[in-house]
Parts: sequence; C-alpha cells; structure tokens
Amino acid sequence: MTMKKDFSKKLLITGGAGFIGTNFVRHRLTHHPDERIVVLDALTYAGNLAGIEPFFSNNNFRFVHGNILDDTLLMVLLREEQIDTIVHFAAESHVDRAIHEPDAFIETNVIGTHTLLKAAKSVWLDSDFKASHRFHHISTDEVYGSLGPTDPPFSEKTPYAPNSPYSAAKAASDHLVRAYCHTYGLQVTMSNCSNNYGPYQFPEKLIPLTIVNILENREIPVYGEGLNIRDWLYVEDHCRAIELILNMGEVGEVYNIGGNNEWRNIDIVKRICRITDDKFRKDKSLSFRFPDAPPGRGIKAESLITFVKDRPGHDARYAIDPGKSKRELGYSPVESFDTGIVRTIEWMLDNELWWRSVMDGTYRKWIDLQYKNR
Ligand code: NAD
Ligand code: TDX
Repeated sequence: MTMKKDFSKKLLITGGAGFIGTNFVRHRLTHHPDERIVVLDALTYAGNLAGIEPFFSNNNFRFVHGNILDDTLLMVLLREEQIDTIVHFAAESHVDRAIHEPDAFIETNVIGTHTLLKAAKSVWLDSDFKASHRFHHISTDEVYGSLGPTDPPFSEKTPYAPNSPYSAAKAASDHLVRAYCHTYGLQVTMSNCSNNYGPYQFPEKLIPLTIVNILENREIPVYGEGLNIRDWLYVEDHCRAIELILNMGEVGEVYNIGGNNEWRNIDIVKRICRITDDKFRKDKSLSFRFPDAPPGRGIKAESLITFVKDRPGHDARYAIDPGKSKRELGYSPVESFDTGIVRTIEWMLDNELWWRSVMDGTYRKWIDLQYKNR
C-alpha cells in the first residue's frame, strides 16, 4: 500500500457502510477532499456499499472489508495508514434484534469497541508512533433510559439507565471509552444522539419501514398504542455535529445531539401516510411504479396501520437537551422535520433499487417471523 503523507487528517471510520456512517463518509469526502478516509466495515445485513461505492476511485479513499473484533487487522490499518482520527460508528443498532438475539450486540458493541480501544492505545500511546490523535465514539440517547411525559430531556449529566440489551451494550462501550481516557490518556470524545432518519437507513427502523410497507402494500406495525415518543434528527445534522466535535470538542467530553423534535410514533406514521398519499395524487407515474401501494389505487395509506403487541421493555420517551452542544460548539440542527421527512420519502421513492437490494429474502424471513411471534 502506497501512503500519501500530506493529507490534513487520516480518518478510520468504522461502520462507514451503515446508515449514519455512509452519510458521514459522503459528507466528509465532499467537504474535505484533502483528507484520507479509510472505512472499515464487516458488511453485516445492515452494511451496504451503494452509498460509498462512488468514491472507490478516489485516491484518498479506501474501503476495507473487515471486523472491529480483528485486532491484528486494526493494528495493521492504524500503522499502515498512519491514522490519527477514529470515528467509531460500527455497532449492532436495532433494538428489536437485540431483544431476539442479543449475543451479536455484546460481541460487536462491547468486545468490538474494546478491541478498537486496545488497538488505538497500543499504536497511539504505547509505541513510537505517538501521533496527536482522537477517538470519537458514537453513542445514543438510549443509554439514559426512558423519560416520563414531563421529565426534562436527557443532558450529559443524566445518569445511565439502559433498558434493552442494545442500550446496555452501548452503555458498556461508553464506559470503556471513558475509562481508556481516564486511565491511559487516550484522547476521546463521545456523542449521544437521538433517533436519526434520512437516506440509506435500513428499512427495519420505523421511518423507512413505514415508507417501504406503504409502497409494498404491507401492514404498518405500530407497537402498543403508538404513544411512545422519540426525538428525531435528520442524519446530515448528526454528521455536522460530529464534525463540530472533531474540530472543537474537548478531549474527555460528552456532547448530546438532538433535534428538539419530539413525536409520538403514531403521529409520525400518519404523517408519512399523508405525505405519500399526496405524492401519489400529484405524480401519476408512481401508481405505475408501485402498483401495489394503496394510494395508487385510491385507498389511504393509513389503512395499512396495524397496532401490534408492544416491544418488550419499550422505552416510553427519549428527548435530548442539546444545550451544551449549542453553547460550546455552536451546534443546532439545520433541517426542519417538515422538509427532512419529505426529503426522506422522496429519497426512498427515487431509490427503490437500493431498498429492494438490501431487503433480501433472508431479511424478510426474519422480520416476518418476528411479527408472527408477537
Ligand atoms: P447501522 O446498523 O445502519 O450500521 C452499522 C454498520 O456497522 C453496518 O455497516 C455494519 O456492517 C457495521 N458493523 C456491524 N458490526 C460490525 C463489526 N463487528 N465490525 C465492523 N463493522 C461492523 O447503524 P447506524 O444506524 O448507522 O448507527 C451507527 C452508530 O450510531 C451506532 O453506533 C449506533 O448505536 C449509533 N446511533 C444510531 C442512531 C440511529 O438512530 N440510527 C442514533 C444514535 C446513535
Ligand atoms: O415496526 C415498528 N413499529 C414501531 O412502532 C418499529 C421498527 C418501531 N416502532 C416504534 C419503536 C420505537 O418507539 O418506533 C419507535 C422507533 O423505533 P426504531 O426505529 O426501532 O428506533 P429506536 O428503538 O427508537 O432506536 C433508534 O434510536 C436510537 C435506533 O434504532 C438506535 O440505533 C438508536 O440508538
């Protein structure tokens, strides 16, 4: 591997073929052509090269198909590429999967993160290659647990109270990252973000699943009564926040990132239904492209809403207080929900090939089984 030494930064992005990772890589390569970007991704069911493939011919970009549990690979990559910045997205990320099959969550989110921390420590702190460095860990609001209807939003000082195997595994990884900073002096930053939505999100999460199910004339499963609340953030705003943290964040600090945008699930689903109905009304070609979709046949998409058995341990409400990020980094979301949700629906309408290719038979079988077992 030939190395160019004049890159302004050399980033290793784990999980860069997943939803947020793909958006971050695209954002970074567009805005920072002077940087070396190495993506490491195991390409699990949630990883997909479609969003980053256009960059394969860039000589500042490299994709490595590999696992964060592979310590030898990590050490080779960190040395060979002279990486100075790690942005760690790689994780198992879906709460429902964690409930059914938690093992992979412990392996990737806990052991995988620890393997990455050990490699970073070994190369950055214990060897001759003592580059100025940064390990940025991507975490989630779910580690703080669940809020009551009138509780104040999660701040960086809210005690951890994870409720699912997913959030418990993320919490464990956060503690390890913090400990590697405190004990060994690894230069870490962390961000805890609320629910993201936007292009390239795997259609197992609420928003893309709702859109795909309308287009395929499948029931839209709403857990319980649909009254649980999430604080939604357009994925590009998350990417901008991470960028601000890399530039201005203080080592050892945690930053909460949110959208000031709380919605009950049922209201989000109904809103997606109405926007999709409207799209079909205005663009008759959609009825030909998606002949099964109810709005193409004069039936309201809302007719697909089906209340199903609740998710076990379902957190009632998440909300983020982004005050610290605003004060210290100048962060605030740019995309409004009104525009972000329309952009997301339009992206799904324009990228049928993408969602059909990621939702292969294996995935469909898994999700069908899950609903049968409810
Ligand atoms: P995702 O599931 O879409 O993508 C995860 C990526 O990690 C995939 O490309 C997958 O192939 C890769 N991966 C999984 N296991 C791996 C392993 N062992 N080694 C290497 N690569 C592996 O997830 P996402 O929604 O993009 O989330 C990214 C990060 O952001 C996660 O850490 C998640 O906890 C966090 N987060 C997500 C949200 C959200 O709403 N999606 C919100 C807050 C925080
Ligand atoms: O079919 C569904 N029906 C439904 O009612 C699905 C998939 C979800 N839901 C509900 C459960 C949640 O209350 O919608 C809400 C959102 O669910 P998800 O999209 O699965 O997200 P959530 O469980 O809130 O977790 C997400 O946000 C935090 C991400 O998946 C995590 O990776 C992130 O850390």
